[in-house]
Amino acid sequence: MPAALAGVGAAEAVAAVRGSGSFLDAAGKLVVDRGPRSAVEIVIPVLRSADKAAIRAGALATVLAYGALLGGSHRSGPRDLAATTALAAAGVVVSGRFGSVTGHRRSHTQDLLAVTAGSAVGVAALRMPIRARMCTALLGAAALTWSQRQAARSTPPATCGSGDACGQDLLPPPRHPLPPPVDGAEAWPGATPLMTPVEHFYVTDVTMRPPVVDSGMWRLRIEGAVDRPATMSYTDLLGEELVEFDAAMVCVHNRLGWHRLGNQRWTGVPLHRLIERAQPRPTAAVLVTRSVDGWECSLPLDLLTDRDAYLVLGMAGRPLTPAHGYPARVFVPGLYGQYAGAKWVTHIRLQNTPNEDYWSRRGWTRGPLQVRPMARIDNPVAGQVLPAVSGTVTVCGVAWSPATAVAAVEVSLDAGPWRPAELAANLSATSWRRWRAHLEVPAGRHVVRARCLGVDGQIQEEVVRRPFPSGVSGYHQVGFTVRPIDPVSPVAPRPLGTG
Ligand SMILES: Nc1nc2c(c(=O)[nH]1)N[C@H]1C(S)=C(S)[C@@H](COP(=O)(O)O)O[C@H]1N2
Ligand SMILES: [Mo]
Repeated sequence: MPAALAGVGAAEAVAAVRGSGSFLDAAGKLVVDRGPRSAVEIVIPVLRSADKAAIRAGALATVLAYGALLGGSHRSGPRDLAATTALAAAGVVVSGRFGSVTGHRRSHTQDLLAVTAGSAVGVAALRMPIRARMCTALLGAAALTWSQRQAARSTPPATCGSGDACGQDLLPPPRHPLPPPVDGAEAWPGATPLMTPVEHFYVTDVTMRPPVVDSGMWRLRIEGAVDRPATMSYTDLLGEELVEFDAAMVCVHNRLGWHRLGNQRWTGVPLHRLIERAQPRPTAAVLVTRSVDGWECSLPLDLLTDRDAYLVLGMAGRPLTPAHGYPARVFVPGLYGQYAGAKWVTHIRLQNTPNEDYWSRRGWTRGPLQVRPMARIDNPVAGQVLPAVSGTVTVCGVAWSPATAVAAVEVSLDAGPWRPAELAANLSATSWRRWRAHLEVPAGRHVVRARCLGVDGQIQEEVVRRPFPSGVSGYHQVGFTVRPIDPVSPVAPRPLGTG
């Protein structure tokens, strides 16, 4: 095992120095793409936002366990050589097959170099006396830590090509900027921010690290069943008339009460404008959006007339961050994220029939799938103990129904009747909406539930269902306790020695 640690450390450090992709990332991608769906479904809720780090750690643990199996008694026999060579060969194959899709610059020669260096160090360590082997393992651990830091740090700056907007933090102003996002709930105590800060905005994708896209080299191609295929650069797109829109983006993996959704102001180009210019043929029925890592999402072409769809370049007034799809992504508000278009999009291909999407291949419902109305309670939080201020507790949260707009939110205390909540102003049909309700609550334990009603009369579904295969349903509920207040003197300390 120490030898394996030394070897992996060396391989990862060499990869980091050469600027090529990590073997652990490639192994992680193998797990994400080929692992059983049920396992992925378990990992996501347990690990939440740490899923990628955990997958990397799992890949490392596997290699170490392999090392542990080899280590011990037989030190330097031909078996070790054979086993190390087998591991190295697996490393090269996995890196070659799954490494390139992480979007990092890499070549087979570089993979070979990193893996060979790692194997050499591993074999050398196997032949060392135990103390030296331990020291080499420590060095390996240090190299591993350094390379992981390096990978995390080098990703964002690497996305900035020369002379583009990334890094300057600027997008050209839209011709008709929206008014500042204000909904009247700014002074509500404990209210959720109306706009989810970009650094807290959930990230869901199947890459191990955000792809490194140089916007100077990047091109968007509109092709397939069109009479005028088009190729556009980032600069071309920044020169388009940009529009702003407010919308919630919701992951179909989101669960009751979770934060795998966010609300933001996006900047982009209406997709129909770009598509019309390419002159689709009458037979074209779908547009397939494909990203730099090969991830695909097919959208019916009718969508462009039924609802707004965008090529998004910015979020919160700035260029997209690498994690959220820099330099450009396709987004159709109202559809769950995995049906709403590719991040890091490079191709929009018009076709007569759809392709099988990444997630539908894994059993998820075929798109497009509309986001169903849902309310989330953000205050109180589960298990909170509250002082009852004159018997009233204020419950607040957000509700979304980006496919139809939020018409109403209702709350129910202790399975009692549904009562309407107060709604903040609506920024847009696709934005989430803040709500609150003042409830008369006696001391003791309580459960509050909330539900959302869409403008089309759709009431949030009560039946509880898991995200797979077409999104959660059920009502979010929160249990809390109201502490009785001493009616005479709530703050005075009790005299000592009395009951
Ligand atoms: N290229 C690519 N685009 C993608 C995905 C992906 O894995 N790869 N995931 C989709 C899913 S499942 C969701 S929910 C949204 C998430 O966008 P965000 O990470 O910016 O929140 O992106 C979508 N676009
Ligand atoms: Mo998602």
